[in-house]
Amino acid sequence: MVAQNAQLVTPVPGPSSQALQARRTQAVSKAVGTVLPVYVDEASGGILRDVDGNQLIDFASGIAVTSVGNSDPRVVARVTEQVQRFTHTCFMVSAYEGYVEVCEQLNELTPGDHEKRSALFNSGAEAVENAVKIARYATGRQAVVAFDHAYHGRTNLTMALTAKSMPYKAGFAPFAGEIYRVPMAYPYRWPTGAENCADEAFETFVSQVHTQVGEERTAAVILEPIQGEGGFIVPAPGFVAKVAHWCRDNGIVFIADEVQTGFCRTGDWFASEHEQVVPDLVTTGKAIAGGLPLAGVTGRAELMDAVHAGGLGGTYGGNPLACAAALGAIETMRADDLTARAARLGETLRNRLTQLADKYEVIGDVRGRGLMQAVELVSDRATKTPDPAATAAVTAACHKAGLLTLTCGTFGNVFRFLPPLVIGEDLLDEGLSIFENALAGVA
Ligand code: PLZ
Repeated sequence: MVAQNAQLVTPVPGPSSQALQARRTQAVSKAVGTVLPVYVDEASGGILRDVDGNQLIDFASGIAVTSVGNSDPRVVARVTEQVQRFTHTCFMVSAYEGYVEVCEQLNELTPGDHEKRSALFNSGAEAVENAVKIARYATGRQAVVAFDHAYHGRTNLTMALTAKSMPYKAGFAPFAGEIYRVPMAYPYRWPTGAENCADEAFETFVSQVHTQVGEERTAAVILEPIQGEGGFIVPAPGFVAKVAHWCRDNGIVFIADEVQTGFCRTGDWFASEHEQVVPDLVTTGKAIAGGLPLAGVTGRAELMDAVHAGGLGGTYGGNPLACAAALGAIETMRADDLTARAARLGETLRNRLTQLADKYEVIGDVRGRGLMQAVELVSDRATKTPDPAATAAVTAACHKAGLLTLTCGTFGNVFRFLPPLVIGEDLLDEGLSIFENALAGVA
């Protein structure tokens, strides 16, 4: 366990990290980026210790993965026990209990009390691809509708679903066909004002699907209940529920991509719950397994069971170590009531960000739920002109001061907060002070 205090003993990155970075450039493809090239030695709770002995505050959680903290003791115990018994059989070759138990947990925890089934995969993108395969198979339809600012992955089909060109899509065409894009109910940037956003965005959605796609050709609508990479955009209240109901009325599968929002992050087990939305299919990943690669699709039994036997699968999907990790992570989420903790710490975070917005003009918007919050930085509040340069400068200052943070957003101007849900309140506070100093330096 790494002590839960921040401390810098060298500049960031320090000499040992720099030496590894030099080795890396000779060995690792340049195409794989790294936000902050410190090399991690050990991590737990809200602290990452690097190879130079610096202890950084973690406001990233490996992009919303280590919600239960890094190397959570229950995850470690379950994985250690499992790795000594067996490491792999391939669930399609011979089965094991862990896979079944994770699916039982997913069926119980995801929204709705209807009969459900689940299937397990390796990554969020793979889960999304499989959700689309299931929806197409079950409906016999082909078209899939996705939203502006959406992020669903980097594989061919999920690149097509993802909205942003650079860095995700540029140079990688051709993309999968039968994907259609519609506007997102983005309150801060809705042309006629946030108060009109939900209704107008819903009308536009219905009209565009009707005129440009055709309801009877549409297999699925896929939506992140809070958009992640696209800018932590919380859809205008009521919008997600309206879309979900409309899908139900039109025989269209409503897929909630909860890869980033799922597993307690937003103060609920799943972000869909906030508006009592019950998706037909839910994709999960990231936080599900405390850092081991695992993802899932969970949904209505009649959809999930529609596909012919052997139609879905993969060598590693639901690997026994990843399943053991998931059972440990879920146990911690239940035992430590991490939904309540995310909601409570989220309020602290939100209050602090709102105060900062009163003080610093550069903050155009504060938004999010639970411990998934962000500020959108603008160079002019009246025109809402995105300020990616200020966002990069604040980020660099945070990194230098030992706070690991991430940005996001279609315009690169959103500063996001994704600490582990188990982070200590003192660390959260300390991190926010670093952020404020960075902001003050730039503003
Ligand atoms: N759906 C909603 O947020 C992954 C991507 C980081 P994988 N988000 C982080 C990057 O730059 O690659 C994500 C997501 C939502 C799907 C995915 C894809 O999940 O596990 O990265 O495949």
